Amino acid sequence: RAGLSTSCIGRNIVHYHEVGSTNTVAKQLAERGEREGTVVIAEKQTEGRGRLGRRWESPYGKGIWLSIILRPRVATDAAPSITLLAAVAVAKAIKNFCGLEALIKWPNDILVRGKKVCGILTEMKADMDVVEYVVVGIGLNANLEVQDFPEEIRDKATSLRILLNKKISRVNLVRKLFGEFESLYNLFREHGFSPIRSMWKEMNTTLGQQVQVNTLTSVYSGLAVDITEDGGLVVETKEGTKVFYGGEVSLRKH
Ligand code: BT5
Repeated sequence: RAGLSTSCIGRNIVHYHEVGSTNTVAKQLAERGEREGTVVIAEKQTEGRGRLGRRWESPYGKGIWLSIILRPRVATDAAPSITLLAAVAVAKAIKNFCGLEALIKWPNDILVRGKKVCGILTEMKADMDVVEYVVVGIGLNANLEVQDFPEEIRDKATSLRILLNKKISRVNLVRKLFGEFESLYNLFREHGFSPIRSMWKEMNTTLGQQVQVNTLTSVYSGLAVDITEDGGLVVETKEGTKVFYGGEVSLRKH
């Protein structure tokens, strides 16, 4: 905690050596009334989760595996934009920390030189149409080495250590991340998503590209043209303009 400059995010930290998933623990704490800004952080996750039940590799001491509890007073429609806010915070933290240019692939991937260095998993509980709490899970590959990744993801995943060719200070990076996150979150509370949307547009690799979007029910192809005021991805498809709030995006090579 020493040297933390934030007043909300990370003021209270719950640290584990090993845990199933920090998101699961954070949701349990949120259910019991834990206050906004509390962060659950683990050295290792045995059941780190991605979207749709996918696995998130979280080896001991090598990454930043954490979940932030938020209680924004917003309607449920605003929740997807919190994932994009987190992505901007991570990209800015990486840039400020070590100068690497991080780009965001909608909705939840942070890429450096085309490889995934961070993933975000946002989970929410709502009462009627109002958000009760949001848990933002961030998995940031700090000091993983190539052999820490299972073979099948080695060509699409990376870490800051691999990129910089040296071990990095996770504590300093976490401090930067909390700082960026808190400023963006304050901006979001005061002005909504729109100022963050502009930043997001500056750091994304999705707009202007031919994409394929897999939703649970169908597959669409088209040109990604914009992001809506609530964080949806606008795609011009053959069947007309569609807005997506979730789904898997692959950038089509052309
Ligand atoms: C994500 O899912 O990218 C969200 C990952 C969120 C992880 C954090 S860690 C703290 C918190 N607690 C949790 O339990 N989760 C959150 P998705 O877009 O579904 O991507 C998952 C896919 O990324 C996997 O199927 C692999 O292909 C790949 N992958 C797995 N582990 C990875 C890693 N460490 N680095 C890069 N790619 C990885």
